[in-house]
Amino acid sequence: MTKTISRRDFLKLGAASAGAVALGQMLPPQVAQAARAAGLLNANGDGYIHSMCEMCVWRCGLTAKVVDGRVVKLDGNPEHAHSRGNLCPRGQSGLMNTYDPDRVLTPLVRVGKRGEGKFRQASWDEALDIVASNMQKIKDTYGAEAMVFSSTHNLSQPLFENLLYAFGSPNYGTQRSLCFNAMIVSNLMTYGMEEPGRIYDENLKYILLTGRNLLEAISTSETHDLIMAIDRGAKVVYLDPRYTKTASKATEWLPIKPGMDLAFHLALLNIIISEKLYDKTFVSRNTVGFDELKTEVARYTAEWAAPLTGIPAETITRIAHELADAAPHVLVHNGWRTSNFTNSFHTQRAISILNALLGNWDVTMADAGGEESGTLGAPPQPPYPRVSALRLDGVPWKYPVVPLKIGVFQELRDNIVSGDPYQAHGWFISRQNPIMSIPDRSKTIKAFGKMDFIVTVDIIMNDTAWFSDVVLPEASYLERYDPLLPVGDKVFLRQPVIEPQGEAKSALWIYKQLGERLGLGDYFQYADEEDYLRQQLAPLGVSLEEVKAKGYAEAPETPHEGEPAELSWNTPSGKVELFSDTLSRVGFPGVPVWEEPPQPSENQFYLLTGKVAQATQFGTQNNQLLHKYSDEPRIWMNAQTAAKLGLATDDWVEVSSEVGTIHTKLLATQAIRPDCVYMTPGYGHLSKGLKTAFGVGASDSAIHVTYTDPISGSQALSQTFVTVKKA
Ligand SMILES: Nc1nc2c(c(=O)[nH]1)N[C@H]1C(S)=C(S)[C@@H](COP(=O)(O)OP(=O)(O)OC[C@H]3O[C@@H](n4cnc5c(=O)[nH]c(N)nc54)[C@H](O)[C@@H]3O)O[C@H]1N2
Ligand SMILES: Nc1nc2c(c(=O)[nH]1)N[C@H]1C(S)=C(S)[C@@H](COP(=O)(O)OP(=O)(O)OC[C@H]3O[C@@H](n4cnc5c(=O)[nH]c(N)nc54)[C@H](O)[C@@H]3O)O[C@H]1N2
Ligand code: SF4
Ligand SMILES: [Mo]
Repeated sequence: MTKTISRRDFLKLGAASAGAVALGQMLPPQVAQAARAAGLLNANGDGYIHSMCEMCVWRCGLTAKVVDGRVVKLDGNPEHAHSRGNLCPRGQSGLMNTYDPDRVLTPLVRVGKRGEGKFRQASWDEALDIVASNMQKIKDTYGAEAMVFSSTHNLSQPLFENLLYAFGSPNYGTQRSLCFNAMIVSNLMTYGMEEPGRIYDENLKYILLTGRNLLEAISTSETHDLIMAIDRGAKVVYLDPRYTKTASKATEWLPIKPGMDLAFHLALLNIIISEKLYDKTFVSRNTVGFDELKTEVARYTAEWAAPLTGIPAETITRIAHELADAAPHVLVHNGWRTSNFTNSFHTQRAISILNALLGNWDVTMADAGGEESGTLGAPPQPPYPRVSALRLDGVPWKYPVVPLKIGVFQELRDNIVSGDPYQAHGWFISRQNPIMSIPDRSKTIKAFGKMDFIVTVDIIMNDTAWFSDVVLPEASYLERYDPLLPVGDKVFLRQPVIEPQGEAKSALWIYKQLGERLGLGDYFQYADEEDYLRQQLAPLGVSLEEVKAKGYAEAPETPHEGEPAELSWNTPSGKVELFSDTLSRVGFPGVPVWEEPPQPSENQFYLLTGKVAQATQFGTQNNQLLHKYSDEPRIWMNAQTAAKLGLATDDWVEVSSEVGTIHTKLLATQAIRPDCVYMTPGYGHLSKGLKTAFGVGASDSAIHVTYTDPISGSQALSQTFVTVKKA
């Protein structure tokens, strides 16, 4: 069982990763032939190779130390804007993602019943033939739309999308509606961009964080910026029903009542507008809809918000004044996983709008530019076939303002179960664990039960692979090439630090093979991974060899022809939209409005979820290093509440919602509101193929009820109410 981690242990984690060599030595040494050929390793197979982390979607630049053909240490690459020379604990433990003894190293074909975990090894030829013939059969029998594809953000996703769009299916499930749809759709409606960039502002004075636990839910550079700002004396106000590591470093922690963030931010808007504390020049020059906003928020006073939020009116008023005083050196942070309540879209709109009123554009917020660099080349390909079938996830017919590329994954799952508007028959999953990441796990398993065929691409036997018919083993991020990643004015390379173990292959290879078997080879016009990268690099005039040595290429952004006189945004009005005509025309309120979130009854608790620094989502719990340094997963309950219920730390409890029941141990703590309980996600795995993680903790996804925000399509993860009793 895991032990409780001390701060000292936690800091030692970086040093400890060298200890993983011993575990790694269980596997035969592998020498990176490509790296050696490029002169990056000496004849003994020793050296340093630059690449990129994939322990989470932040993708920091890394430098791998290789000794005798084995990776022994990972460090941050200072040239990379995300890592700046640092890797977080997960990044430093990344070599155990590669050397995990539970890696799937050959294609597997199911032989037992689904979920029984009986598989046989197969050759790539056989496995790819099985996958392609099942996909083709489904297409021929029911139409391409009967094949569902899903994947979470990763560098080979453009090739995955080539496969699905060329195949002709409209059904695409991404993690986004499970994560940050509310924030993205809000920013699209307000600024015409998914997420404005954040400028490093040395004069930043004030940061308001709404459930953005940056010191545990880590994005290295952003976490670093926050720490630097705190060090310089910036004030941090942090709203979270839970006392997290971020709360411990904030100037002020406000244990807001869950779901009431909307009331809090509406009251801030009310004060800033009614007391004329906003940036009048920015608002008059650059925004539309101020009058509609002013009329709507007139009723949301601090006195109105106080009983809803549990935060005194004087505090709300003071924070509004402090924000205005510190403007424009302020940041009202949108948060990242903003999927808490079905009113979260309005909370996000209120936050986006607050930033505009405080005039921080080009001071702490700016056009992010995006990761898609127009300067990179790409292999030629024909246009995709036209698709006329409705999407199963209700976009756009039920969710008119949710972009097609983003979708509403939990609704896709629900409509697979209902068979409405039509029945899906196949599911292709890559780099994703929907069995665990979508709420109401038994419903997801039911959706799997509706499938004639399921294939999963992963590196380990995750829970989704466990329920699949074919598992295709991808090479780990230290063993493969991926498409280039533009970050700022550079493009970074992921390259093999060691050769793939077993039969594992890159996604670039896997999708091309499948494309060719499905008669879609024209969408995969590259000979191999290096040829793909050379085609990407062609317009930059840089050789792949140069990029391999440095880890990146300079990709200067196209110079602007003089600075534009006026700011403009990619919204219908070209301005920041405080009132959105787009929303209004499809029947949604054009400005943020109060929507009362549901509340638990007297014997129920809000079930909170949230990240910890030692794990990423549902995919790293089997990492032996991270496992060793993780807290034992227990459900948090306020100590007074626990005492009232006769419960104590380490008691086994039964936790029930309307969709499920789990058993877990309790942690009685002051660090949570009395009306809430909290569980760390990613435990209670179903796959026995995860020998380290199986049997540890319980799954919150097994008891989460599925609620969806009707505007942004975000799931609402804090809207599940549970009862807790002694088991
Ligand atoms: N170590 C680590 N870092 C990660 C990740 C990881 O898995 N591990 N994942 C990455 C990803 S994909 C994401 S999206 C981000 C997520 O990063 P965050 O946006 O910080 O999201 P969470 O950690 O999921 O939840 C943050 C907090 O929201 C609180 N909360 C719950 N309900 C409410 C509410 O109604 N109001 C308020 N104010 N707070 C509430 C929870 O108590 C929790 O502490 O982290 C990224 N970074
Ligand atoms: N209860 C609860 N639910 C949540 C959340 C929560 O906090 N609590 N968070 C939500 C959020 S913010 C998000 S972003 C989603 C995430 O939801 P998912 O994307 O479904 O979850 P992950 O665990 O990130 O899935 C990553 C998968 O990729 C696999 N993998 C790792 N490396 C590789 C590789 O190199 N190649 C391949 N092919 N596979 C690889 C891992 O083994 C894992 O199975 O979950 C959401 N759901
Ligand atoms: S934040 Fe951590 S896990 Fe994520 S890419 Fe960076 S080092 Fe890797
Ligand atoms: Mo996320």
